Amino acid sequence: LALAPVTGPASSVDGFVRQFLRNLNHERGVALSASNDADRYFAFALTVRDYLMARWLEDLRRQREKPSKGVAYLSAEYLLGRQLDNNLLASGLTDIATEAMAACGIDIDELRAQEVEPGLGNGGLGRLAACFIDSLATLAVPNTGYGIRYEYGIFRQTFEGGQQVEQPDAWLTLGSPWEFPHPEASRRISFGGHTETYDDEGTPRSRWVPGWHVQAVPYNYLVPGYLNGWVNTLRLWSAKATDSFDLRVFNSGDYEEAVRAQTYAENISKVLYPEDSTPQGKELRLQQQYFFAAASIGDFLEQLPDDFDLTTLPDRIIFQLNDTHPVIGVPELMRVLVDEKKLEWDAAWAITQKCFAYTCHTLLPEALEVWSVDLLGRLLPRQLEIIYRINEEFLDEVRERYGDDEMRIRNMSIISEFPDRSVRMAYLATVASSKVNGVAKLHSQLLREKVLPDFNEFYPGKFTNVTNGVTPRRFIRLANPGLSDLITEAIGTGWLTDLERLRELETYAENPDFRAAFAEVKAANKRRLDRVMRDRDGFEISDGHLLDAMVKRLHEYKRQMLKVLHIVTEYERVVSGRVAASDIQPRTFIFGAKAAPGYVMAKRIIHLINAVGEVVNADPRVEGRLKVLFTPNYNVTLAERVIPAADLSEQISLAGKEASGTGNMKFALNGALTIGTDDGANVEIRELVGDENFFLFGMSEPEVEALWARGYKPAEFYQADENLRRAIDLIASGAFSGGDKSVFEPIVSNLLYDDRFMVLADYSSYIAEQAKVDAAYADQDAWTHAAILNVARCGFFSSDRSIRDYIARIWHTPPVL
Ligand code: 26Q
Repeated sequence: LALAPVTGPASSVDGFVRQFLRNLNHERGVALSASNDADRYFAFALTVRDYLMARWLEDLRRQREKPSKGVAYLSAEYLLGRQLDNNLLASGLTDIATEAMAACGIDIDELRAQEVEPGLGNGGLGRLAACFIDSLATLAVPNTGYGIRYEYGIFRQTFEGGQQVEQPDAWLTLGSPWEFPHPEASRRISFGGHTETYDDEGTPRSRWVPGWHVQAVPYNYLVPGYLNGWVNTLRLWSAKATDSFDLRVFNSGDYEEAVRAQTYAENISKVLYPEDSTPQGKELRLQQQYFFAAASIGDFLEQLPDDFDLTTLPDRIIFQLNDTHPVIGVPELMRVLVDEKKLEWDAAWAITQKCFAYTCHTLLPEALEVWSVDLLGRLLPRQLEIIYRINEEFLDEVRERYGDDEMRIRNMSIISEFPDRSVRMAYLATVASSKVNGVAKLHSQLLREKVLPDFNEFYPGKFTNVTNGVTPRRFIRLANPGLSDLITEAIGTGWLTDLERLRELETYAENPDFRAAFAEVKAANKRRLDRVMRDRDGFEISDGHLLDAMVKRLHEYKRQMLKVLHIVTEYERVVSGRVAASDIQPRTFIFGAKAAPGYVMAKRIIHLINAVGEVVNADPRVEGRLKVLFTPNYNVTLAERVIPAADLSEQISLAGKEASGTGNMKFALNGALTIGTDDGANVEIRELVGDENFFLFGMSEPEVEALWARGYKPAEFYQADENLRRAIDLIASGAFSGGDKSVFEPIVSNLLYDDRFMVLADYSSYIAEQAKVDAAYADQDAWTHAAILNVARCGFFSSDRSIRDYIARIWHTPPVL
């Protein structure tokens, strides 16, 4: 057999058409004349995939033959968004494919609309993982993204009577053309049972005798770099019952029990947990974490040659921990090295400490994961023993350094004793990692100073910062083709992979023709959003309105409530006759936000936003002036339409609570101005774009601390500000709940008597800054000037730069092209 290299189909319109028809016939079993939209979408996607295959196989072969150090990105979430356009763009096929479909009489937009986005993540952390694997491929760094192929991703959100209702996200119903199942590469993952010691030819050793197993079946997805011929792999694991479950049918004769056991095993990858803070410590969640961490680590180790010297493992791989979700992989790697590969503990630990690095994505103490020793002991008894030993040796080192400082020992122990004995996963991650990073400058500083100060002192040089970024391919080029063309006309090509080059736009900000063209792109993006919204939700986006967007998960710390108070204030000022409607700047407020299903207060806030919208939108007194749209089921696909259309980006978290934010970057890069607090990456955005091009308000993080220390009494702020009083009173009066005062009473009393996120303290400053926004928007040309400078100065926020920082500060993995 000739070992001919695999080649893709001919790169021509004809070649594309031929391959498309072949796929339609052979993969779907239909003729063009008999095909439906789903058939055509599938055949089209398979054709794009065919072009990328040859590259993929070639790159995998290259990695096998001449291995270099790569990154295993371990993430429980990947919020990918639709794949079709991205893969067309990366392979340079967009024009050919468009012409080919036209030649077949097919509207390519109809095909695009068929794709169901894989929503395998909650929000920022999952979307960051998707941006990072895009940049890794574009920089030609060998990488496998490891995660879970949830059968159901983040729930589909609808509203009933203004309240959130969750529906299952059955994204796989019609299958996915982008995945390659590899059942032959399945791995057996074990749980439960007990541990024992035994005599291994004179050496005493421990081993794990598990109680039950599941199969982890890998599904591969292409991750193509942008026009560079490099293709990495995303490998997601799906849980399948092992044969032993089936055997029980015969052994026990209890058919129903056997099926129940099978269901139990396959539940592991059934559904994404929709919580993104205050994790509940549920057993199934721990099963998910161990399932994918163990499968991924085992998968990597198995690819090494039989005679591989494991002490050189750190020269081959870095396991990047996307938050603490895969941290159970640490004792798992130790177990494999010590129990299975029979390495000495110290040697294994030296390897492990070099092979892991940990990214923290939060500052909220309630969001730090802990697992009860009780649960760990039942589910993963050997890993728990290993955690205990890691902790003992670590605390010995602490004692050696500080003596018997029991307070310090208790504070630094990986095991906490109260309220229940449990494992602090962030501490385990920190002790086991070569580097620990936060996700924005401020966040990394607070991580060092407030969350892990003892560890920062104990491990000088371990802590670092890598500010987040977003992929310009998806969030500028694909989401905003109008702006992309304008940029390329001005500064030429090359900026998409070298985003700092956007700086060259600064001089164009002074050019009136360029400003006019830039403004027209924004207007066209608003018209496009208007079409999408009419279609999807029956909303209209009016011409001439300032489009004010707050899209992100619903959380009290993100303070959608502050936004509501602003809207109610504007409304109340008009209806009370204090301001003439004709004197206010017309604005459309657009919200998108999912609340965790069990997060009661977040759901109440969703209800309130919808209720305020219903009243405001129907009131003739503010007609043409104020509109409130809450678009249900906000997701990546919708983000790509909302963000390019927005004028104003709301980034209004309480200072010190938002680790970074990445939506803030997407908006600024698409020419929205930001109104925001001094929090997360907002700090760096403002530094870069300049104070005069950013609307800053609210307390700084030290001011927040100081107010807490003095004793925060929200009711005093209520008393002191007439606008605030009137806004809250209006909500309390039942004006937005058909006269029923009880509906939003819990929100009102929470604000007045608790207000953990200091909404009332920042209210006055927020309202004052919003007045400046209105004034600024009145001068359209000056606004456009500032918007262009936002684009020009935010090149830093490319995820390519983030990945370069990871390579330089943490991974030390050179590009291979
Ligand atoms: C943990 C245990 C059990 C169940 C769920 C979870 C869980 C799941 C998701 C905990 C947290 C998350 C997601 C967190 C997240 O998205 N954090 C965001 O990360 C972004 C990327 O770094 C930052 O920009 C945001 O500031 C941060 O909130």
